[in-house]
Amino acid sequence: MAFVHIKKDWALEDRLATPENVYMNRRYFMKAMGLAGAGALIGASAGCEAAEKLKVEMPESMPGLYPATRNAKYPVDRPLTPEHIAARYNNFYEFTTDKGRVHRLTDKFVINPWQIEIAGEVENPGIYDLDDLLKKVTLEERVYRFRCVEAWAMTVPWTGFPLKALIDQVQPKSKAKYVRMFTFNRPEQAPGMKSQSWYPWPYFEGLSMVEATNELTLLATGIYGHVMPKQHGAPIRLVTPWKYGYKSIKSIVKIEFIKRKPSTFWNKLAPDEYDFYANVNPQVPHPRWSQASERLISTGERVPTKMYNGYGEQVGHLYG
Ligand SMILES: Nc1nc2c(c(=O)[nH]1)N[C@H]1C(S)=C(S)[C@@H](COP(=O)(O)O)O[C@H]1N2
Ligand SMILES: [Mo]
Repeated sequence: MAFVHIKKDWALEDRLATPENVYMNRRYFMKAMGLAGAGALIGASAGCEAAEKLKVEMPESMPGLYPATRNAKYPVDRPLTPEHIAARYNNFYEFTTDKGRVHRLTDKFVINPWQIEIAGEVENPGIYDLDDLLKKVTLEERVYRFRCVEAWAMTVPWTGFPLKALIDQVQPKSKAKYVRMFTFNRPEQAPGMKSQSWYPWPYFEGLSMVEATNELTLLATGIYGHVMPKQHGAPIRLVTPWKYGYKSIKSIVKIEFIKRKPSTFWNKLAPDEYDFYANVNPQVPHPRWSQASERLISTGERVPTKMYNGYGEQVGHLYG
């Protein structure tokens, strides 16, 4: 069993009395309560209770990375989704299409060590160790709205760094106009890849360079103040909060810089239903359902969908 690292000087009795991951979560929510105004208190204490119920095992991480400082530039007018709900409602088809069972099917999935291949039109191609990459960036926390194309939504504190920080290090050539990303291809570790062989595995996604270098575009290695559990896309996944969730590719093993707009996993399967850009837009229905409102997975409440999922200020200018 590999739990998150705990600093040695933390109160010993408390640490012994509580499973370490739950303890970490309580500290995290206490901190969130201390920082937040009275309006956020309800969300924070609900989160605290949620953390007590959360019994997922955490992967090991480099010591000292979590929790990272929250970036206050991106406030969200919704309470955080309790962690135990987000951690048990996942889309990760490599394991299963049953959202409630993803977290129970990831035990064979090996995430350490992890390497990312950088390829294509780039000055510094190569195979990079994730641990080395992480030494060159500063992790921060961002609370983002997250909207699946299926019309459910959550509000989640990711820990990560801007994709731009990695792009600046590897230096794409001017010919590079798009990035294409790939998930692992390991049917022996992911039962859904084996049982659903008709999908065009491995999962692949893409962004234009201006999207990839936008300030909102995050590579996330953690969530809720700790390292990323496997069901959320450990050890590193994309988060593009103004786009439908399928763009936010999980467990990335390769990033390629290319000249032309790439195909994507969902676009290849159903081009009429899953657009390359996939920007959240309440006025454009999915061919089979409306996108005008969304269901919060925390409460079941239906709320109006926001244009660009509420991130028009940061990305509206990209689309004219
Ligand atoms: N590799 C991979 N990445 C993926 C998916 C997937 O099935 N495989 N599902 C996508 C979809 S449709 C959504 S909504 C989000 C879900 O992220 P979460 O489970 O962390 O909430 O992951 C996205 N990234
Ligand atoms: Mo999704």
